[in-house]
Amino acid sequence: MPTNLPPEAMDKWELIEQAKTPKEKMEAMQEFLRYVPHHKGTMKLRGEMNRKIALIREDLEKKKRLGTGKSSGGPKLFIEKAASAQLALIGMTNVGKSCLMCATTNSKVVVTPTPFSTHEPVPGIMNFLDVQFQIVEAPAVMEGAAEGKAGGNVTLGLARNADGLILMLDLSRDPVAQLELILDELEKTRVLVSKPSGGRVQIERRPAGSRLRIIIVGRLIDCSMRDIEELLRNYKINDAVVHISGAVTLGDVEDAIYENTIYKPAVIVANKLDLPGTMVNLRRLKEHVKDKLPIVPMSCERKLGMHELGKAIFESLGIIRIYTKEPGAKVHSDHPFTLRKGATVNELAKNIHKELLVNFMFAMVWAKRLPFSPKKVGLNFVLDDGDIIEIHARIA
Ligand SMILES: Nc1nc2c(ncn2[C@@H]2O[C@H](COP(=O)(O)OP(=O)(O)OP(=O)(O)O)[C@@H](O)[C@H]2O)c(=O)[nH]1
Ligand SMILES: [Mg+2]
Repeated sequence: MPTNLPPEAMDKWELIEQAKTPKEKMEAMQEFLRYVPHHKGTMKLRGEMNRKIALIREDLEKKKRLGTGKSSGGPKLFIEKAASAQLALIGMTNVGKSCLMCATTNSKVVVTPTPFSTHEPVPGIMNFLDVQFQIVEAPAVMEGAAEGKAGGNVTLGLARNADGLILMLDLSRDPVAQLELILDELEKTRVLVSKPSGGRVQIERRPAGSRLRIIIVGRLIDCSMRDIEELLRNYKINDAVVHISGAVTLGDVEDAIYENTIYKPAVIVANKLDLPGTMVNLRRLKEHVKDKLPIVPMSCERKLGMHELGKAIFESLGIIRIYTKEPGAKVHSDHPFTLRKGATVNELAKNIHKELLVNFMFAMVWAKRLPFSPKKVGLNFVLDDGDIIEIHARIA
């Protein structure tokens, strides 16, 4: 059912999006709700907003009690992104998260049988081929994390902010139960790991200036592309990629705006394969997951499965490596640019420098899939993993 919000409410929505602190966000939500009329169509929205307000309020009060309301002290909710992608390492206590950090990244964390020993996010850099991933060990997740139990807000906040997730399970305990618990807590905060098959709308926010792109793999029931665009613009959502799959109504799109459901690529790490009896659990896990998510069997203690983990992360993120060179010079072979699959020369040029895009003339591409290399291409040329490219631009 549509919410039919008055324009004032839509204006207020923008303030929620722009809020920089949780307190600002909470106040903007309260202000927004003042303009939302009470009727059946807005029931779900009001419930959703009130739930979010309650969560923020609880968090702020807790910080006040602990005296950590200021930026100093208290666990950091967001770790500044570094490398090609940031992955949140999520798992129950003692599954071996710190051990994985030590085995695969440059970070020095304490590995111990004491439960809940990592209570603040810890970042580390993992090298795979010539790309780097930033892995952030999140404090252990437990039942009730979505309600804030055991620093759950920090862990789930990290998951929401990361580019991808590593869901870590201990094969010496029931891996299916661990996985379901993690997925449950994530879902309560509207973070999903794979796209469900029914009608779904996913709105990926993009930086200002990226514009709106609507990708439909399915069908619109009661609206056109134009209606969706208009709806998003009314909410001042001008820069986003909207993926629509299955049969979707305009109401579903509006729901997606409020619910803020996001989908994260994820890889499952099934750890402690060195322990006796774990093969049976691995088999059970595989039967349960089927091909919905990749599973990497590992023994972090014995450093087994590390390359496979890198490969699974790389593939799940859907990234490609693009090597650049200046005309007449050698390829920068150690430092490729990483872009999303399907990226064009345009995105690469923008990534390198805005000026390069403005002054772009043409590019030369060397690629195995081309019948002959180099090929002279324009901004719309779609790049692929391993391409070498030389951009020619006017001298500004
Ligand atoms: N046998 C075996 N033990 C492991 C493996 N990985 C980790 N462990 C052990 O599991 C225990 C917990 O490891 P940690 O890496 O500290 O676990 P964690 O998930 O970081 O735990 P918290 O941060 O405390 O929630 C330690 O005693 C490790 O030695 C593994 O691959 N095999
Ligand atoms: Mg730890």
